[in-house]
Amino acid sequence: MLAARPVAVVCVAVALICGLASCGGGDESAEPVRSSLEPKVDRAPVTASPATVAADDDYFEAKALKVRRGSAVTFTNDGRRIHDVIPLDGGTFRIDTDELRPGMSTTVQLDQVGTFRYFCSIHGTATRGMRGIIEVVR
Ligand SMILES: [Cu+2]
Repeated sequence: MLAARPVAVVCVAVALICGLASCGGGDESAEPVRSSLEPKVDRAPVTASPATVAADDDYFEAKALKVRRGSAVTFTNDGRRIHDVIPLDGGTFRIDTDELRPGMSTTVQLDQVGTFRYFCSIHGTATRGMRGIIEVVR
């Protein structure tokens, strides 16, 4: 029985860590926010290349975009503040503030099929505020 005890302790510790992670430690977890964006991209029509996402003060428009693989997407800063585009989960594109100052635009090519979430690190976080989602389909 002594040998089984450390295993039980590890299981309890893992369960506690998993439990804390799923409730977000008192803050809202990423799950409700993710689900609020994904239905929008599910219903979005496929936009022809080049597609445009405007970064305005302080939101992305279109917030949910669907494009075909190989499409170009141009991010434009239509606002008066600086913005950036930071991938949430290992996305294939990233635009820093120097590339997206007011009046500037930066184009990315999306060659990988998948769903890519991003946010502006100045006016949003991974779970709220200035965020967007791009689904790349075949
Ligand atoms: Cu911003």
